[in-house]
Amino acid sequence: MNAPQLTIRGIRATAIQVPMTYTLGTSAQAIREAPLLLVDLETEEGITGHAYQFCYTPKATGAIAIFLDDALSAIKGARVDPDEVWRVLSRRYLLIGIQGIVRMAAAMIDVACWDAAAKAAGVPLVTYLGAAPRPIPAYNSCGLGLMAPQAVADEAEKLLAGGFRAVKLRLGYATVEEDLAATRAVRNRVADSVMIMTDFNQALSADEALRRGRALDDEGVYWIEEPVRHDDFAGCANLAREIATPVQIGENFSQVYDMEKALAAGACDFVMPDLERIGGVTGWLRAAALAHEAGMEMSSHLYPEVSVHLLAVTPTAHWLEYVDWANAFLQEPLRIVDGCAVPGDRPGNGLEWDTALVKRYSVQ
Ligand code: SMN
Ligand code: MG
Repeated sequence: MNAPQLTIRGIRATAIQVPMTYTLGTSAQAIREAPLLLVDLETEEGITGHAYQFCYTPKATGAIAIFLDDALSAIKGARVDPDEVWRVLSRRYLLIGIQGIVRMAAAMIDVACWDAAAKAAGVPLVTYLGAAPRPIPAYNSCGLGLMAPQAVADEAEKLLAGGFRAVKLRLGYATVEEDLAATRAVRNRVADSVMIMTDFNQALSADEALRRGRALDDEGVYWIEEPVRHDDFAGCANLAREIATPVQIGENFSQVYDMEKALAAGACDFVMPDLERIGGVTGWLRAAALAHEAGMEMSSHLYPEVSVHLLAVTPTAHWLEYVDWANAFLQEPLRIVDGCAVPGDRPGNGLEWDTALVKRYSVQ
């Protein structure tokens, strides 16, 4: 697409902490506030690209900001060309590795570069990437953490009120009986047509995963996510062979290389890369091509605002994971209509900060 060329001038990072409407109570940890880092990639031409990072833990924001600064020293004055920027940063961080904090910084720069490029072309990111905007089926992934069965069922009802037809239930209680009780409480409360995704967040040993996976086979759940350690692809493959319910993994794929290994091992039935961990928009496009080749359905992890654009260009697009965390500071929160996420029509990836709200939630 023809667009004016842009030159990178600077990067601004703002740490914020926003309250979550629903606690994210995973088997590993309960998160009640979202620590986020907002990134503005400024260009000489006056266009600013945006990205945000969910940082998992508040201390990470400062560490990522240090690497954003470090990365800027390598790309200041360079063209906003995401492939080339990724290549330069991959070389710069070859020895430390594109992992963790370093990858977070690099991926946010990538997302912001694509945003700036789409804005320069005057079109939404989805259009810039060559697809028609379209509604993407979304499940509500807020809440449904580990709680008493009655409380989980009550929350599931609330989460469906916005027109959603699918929710994600966190599992990995101390016992299989408790997992079943939570699952049944939700299954019995919501309509039969409602999909229930489940997520163990890597809580189980290989043996326990087999036991619980077999038990869940009779409970009408749509997928079982991250049952075992995220990089135990052999364990995942064994489980995928042994149980009927589809196994879903991918939020911990670090760039497409992990995804290649997972697919080669037959580790899963579905994939759901995370925008940051897979390597930004550039990494996502590579992952989408891999999933297409493998004929595997691909969902998103977090970042629903950008993912709604990316799933529209993903040949095997499956489900968008919806969380409402960014609604606290966006000018235009992602719209959900009839259970689908709908991309906005403003140029870029749709991330425009409401500066007054950013100020309210900013932390030092
Ligand atoms: C999840 C866990 C922790 C933070 C964000 C998201 C979860 C998911 O695994 O898939 O939503
Ligand atoms: Mg998960």
